[in-house]
Amino acid sequence: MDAQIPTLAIVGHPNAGKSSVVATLTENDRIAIDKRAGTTTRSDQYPVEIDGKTVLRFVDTPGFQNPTDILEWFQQHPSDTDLARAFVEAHRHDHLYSHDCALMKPIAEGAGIILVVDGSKRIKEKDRTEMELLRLTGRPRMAIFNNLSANDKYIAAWQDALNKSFNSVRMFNAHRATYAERIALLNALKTIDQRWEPMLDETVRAFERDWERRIEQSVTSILKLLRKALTYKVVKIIKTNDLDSDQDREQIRQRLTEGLQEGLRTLEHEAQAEIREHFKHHVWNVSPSSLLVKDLFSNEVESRLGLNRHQTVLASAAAGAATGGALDLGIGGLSFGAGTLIGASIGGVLGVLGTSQLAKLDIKRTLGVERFTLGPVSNPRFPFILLDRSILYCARAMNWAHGRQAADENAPNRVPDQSAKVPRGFAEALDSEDHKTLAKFFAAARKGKDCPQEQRVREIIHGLLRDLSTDKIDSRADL
Ligand SMILES: Nc1nc2c(ncn2[C@@H]2O[C@H](COP(=O)(O)OP(=O)(O)O)[C@@H](O)[C@H]2O)c(=O)[nH]1
Ligand SMILES: [Mg+2]
Repeated sequence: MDAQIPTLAIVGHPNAGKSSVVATLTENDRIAIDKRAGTTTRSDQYPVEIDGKTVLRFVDTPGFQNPTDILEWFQQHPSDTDLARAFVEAHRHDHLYSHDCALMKPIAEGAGIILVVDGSKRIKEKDRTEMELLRLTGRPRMAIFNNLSANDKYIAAWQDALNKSFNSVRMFNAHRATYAERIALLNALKTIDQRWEPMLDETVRAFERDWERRIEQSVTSILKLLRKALTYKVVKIIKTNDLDSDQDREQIRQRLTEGLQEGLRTLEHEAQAEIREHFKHHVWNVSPSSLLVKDLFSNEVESRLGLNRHQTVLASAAAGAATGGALDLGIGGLSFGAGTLIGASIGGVLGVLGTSQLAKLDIKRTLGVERFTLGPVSNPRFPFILLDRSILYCARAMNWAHGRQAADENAPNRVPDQSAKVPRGFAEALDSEDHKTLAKFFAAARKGKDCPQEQRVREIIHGLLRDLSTDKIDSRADL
């Protein structure tokens, strides 16, 4: 093992959450986490790589089989300066101690120790035995509480016992830990072994740079989505002879609307896949009540995301997005232009975006055919809604711990509370100057043009994403 690379063996009881902790710390959601105890029977190495370089290594271990025997053996060999190594040497071929040797091997090779305890359980004699034998290895040691339930009446007893044997004792919840908490844990690791300080400092800096880069990549994915969505259109060409009535035309309009919506949903899914990739998520369980699983054109999404009416009117007007004199904003209830009321009456499950107010239908008649074109989207609220949902998606990707593989109802995410009485989208919380800048970008994107304010738009979205992942948010909701 390369002595330069800090290596930490994660030890603790079966089901204490060791594999979950490793999964969260290494952002690896492919690590096997199982409700059954004893899933891990070997010590598996999980390197943390940045730019193809291993900067840190965690070793997931099986948990002790015979801690009492090990402690006794340690106590019978007081003159050995390196007990972990001596124990493995003496027992490597003894199958009774195969798990113990698998666990002790990385420690024998110099790894530091992170003991994971479930602080919601009563402390037992076996726990004290394990703490003592880990102390006797003489390796740098940190203990973390990964409380599997809200019960905290045993914490003080644990803390007392752990403080005697460990250099550092911290809380770290494998299901809830955020980026900021992972960084905090890395910083704390420096204190348990000063030799690691330079390497860990570099690692923390590399993590921070990497996080900035991921946010930047996500901004790029979002802008690409907005550009594609705002130029997307659907076309149908039909021979005039085949068109009998206005009813046929209405049917075509409906089919085109469905086609436009389907195309936009696909574009959104493509951007979401990119965002998941930026944040290394392969497992993606979202609660069915989340706004993220609601249809993009549903009333719910429309009413909870995007700008409010007033802001939409101001932003669109400032961006010169309103055409033909009348502000046909299509924001239900406010009668700007005739189309609005018709759209609103169709309403129902679909918001106004689910109706003809999403985009304008253009019909051209030439040489015996009619060419129906729907799109691009002209509704000024739509891009704000799409932006908000993308940010919500990023919030979920950024703040969902990789060790939390199943949807865990008790572990809320660090995202703004979308179920709050007063709904507040991300865009809504920006100031009117930013709204105007965004509206200008959308207007340019709709025409397929570059926007002089693009850099500012990037900064606005970048700022929102950074704030969402650095503990500034305290109201939380389950996504
Ligand atoms: N609620 C909750 N469950 C957790 C947490 N960490 C682990 N678990 C669950 O506890 C069980 C055992 O976790 P695992 O990581 O496989 O433990 P290991 O045997 O120590 O590796 C799994 O069902 C996990 O989903 C946590 O922070 N909160
Ligand atoms: Mg495990």
